[in-house]
Amino acid sequence: MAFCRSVRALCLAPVLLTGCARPPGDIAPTAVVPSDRQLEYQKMELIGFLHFTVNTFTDQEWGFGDEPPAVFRPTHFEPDQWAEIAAEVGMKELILTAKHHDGFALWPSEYTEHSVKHSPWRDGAGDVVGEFVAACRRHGIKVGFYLSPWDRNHADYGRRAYLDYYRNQLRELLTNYGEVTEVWFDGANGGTGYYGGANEERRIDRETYYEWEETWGLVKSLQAGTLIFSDAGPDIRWIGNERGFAGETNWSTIDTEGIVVGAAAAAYLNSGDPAGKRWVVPLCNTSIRPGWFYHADEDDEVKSPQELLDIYYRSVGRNCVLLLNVPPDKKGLLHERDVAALREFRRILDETFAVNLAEGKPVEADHHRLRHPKFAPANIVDGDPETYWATDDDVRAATLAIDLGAATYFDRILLQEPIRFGQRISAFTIEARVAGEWAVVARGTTIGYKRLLRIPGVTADRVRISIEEANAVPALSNLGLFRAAAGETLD
Ligand code: FUL
Repeated sequence: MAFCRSVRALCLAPVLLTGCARPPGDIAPTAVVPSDRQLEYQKMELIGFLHFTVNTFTDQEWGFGDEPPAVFRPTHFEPDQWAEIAAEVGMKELILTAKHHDGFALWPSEYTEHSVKHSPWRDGAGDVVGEFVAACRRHGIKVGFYLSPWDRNHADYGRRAYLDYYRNQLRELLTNYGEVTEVWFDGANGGTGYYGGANEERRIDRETYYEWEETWGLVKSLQAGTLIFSDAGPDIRWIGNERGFAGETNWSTIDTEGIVVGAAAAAYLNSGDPAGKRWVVPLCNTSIRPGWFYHADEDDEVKSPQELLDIYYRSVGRNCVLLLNVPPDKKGLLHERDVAALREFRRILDETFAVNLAEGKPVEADHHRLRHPKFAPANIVDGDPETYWATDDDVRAATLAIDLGAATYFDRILLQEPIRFGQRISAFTIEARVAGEWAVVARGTTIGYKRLLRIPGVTADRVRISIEEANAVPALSNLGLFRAAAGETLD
């Protein structure tokens, strides 16, 4: 940086003397930035959840824990169908409920008899987890596991011995199935259950019982790259509701100290904390159906493509990853209605975002770091997510103007910050020049990895983006202007 500052004059001269070989360094990162793994995770944008276990066959959401393994008997179990559809609709990872609250293990765990070992499926020789992982690998889908801490089957649940059991199961999942991208630690805890025949209520102290730090340490010791999800992170955090809606303001940073898994303050998680000391990727989870598990009587309640799009805008469009649950049915397949909704959702999404009307258009800015091409305003419309525009160090507000060349109709706006250097912007306004008159078309707070704005359509020949507040040098990597596909909304 010092070097380039000193040769700044040279670099400026007839813009880019080819002799100015060494480009300036990047903007300084903010105090908290994502890890490479978290960045990769955020870029996946859409991932899938598979709730599948004895509940699928008993028509329950929370099994009591006394379900006989014999009830688990999918007739056409085919995880290749799950992975194939996931790949087709753009899901980059699938998370399977290896064990839900009922305690039934979908793999032949050494540590329990309450598993597929005693199911008629594959004559007790099957391994749902193993077949799921193999299918994911064949289709280039990353693998994640949900392993419910609450176990309504296990005799020791609520006692110290259960923690060893739980960790042994985690060890199996993280040792025997290759690379695991994410482990999902759910917050539902304690209550009535079978508990080895005791049939009673067991309450645990959420703050102390699970000794989460140790369990998370075990995960990292088995696979250093695995990302851990819980209300409190440490790598991925819950967004605070199960509708899949992030706050319009959504910081990727929070303070995790004091957050009790299963008892987090939903509002805090929903919007994050600009002063948070930890980067914890916000994740929106929701189901394509009312329940998490398959129930035939919900076949008419599958979310429409338009509802899924609305969720997408409120999750991915608000700096989140979207984890969408699509539960396999009793056959062991994703239901045709869910698949049809997902396909149409993807088709519309692709059509909406196919053409960026701002791409390659001239951009001017009132601030341009070092006046160097590395930080040029035009970088926000060059179609390259890695390049970015930034201001000089002492600047916190700036305006960029895009010349569309001709009156152009758009109703969707996309903004992205280069979050590898941290999240910075906290207030912005977008204006459009319609028939010679400037009008505000959108206002927002945070941007982060991705911010999508739905606006009433405008036909404009110029667009202005004013960054009004930022906690460090403002920077943008991407601006997109789009026209929503017909059928995106039903109004
Ligand atoms: C909750 C669980 O109780 C639900 O059954 C479901 O697994 C959901 C994703 O998390 O806490």
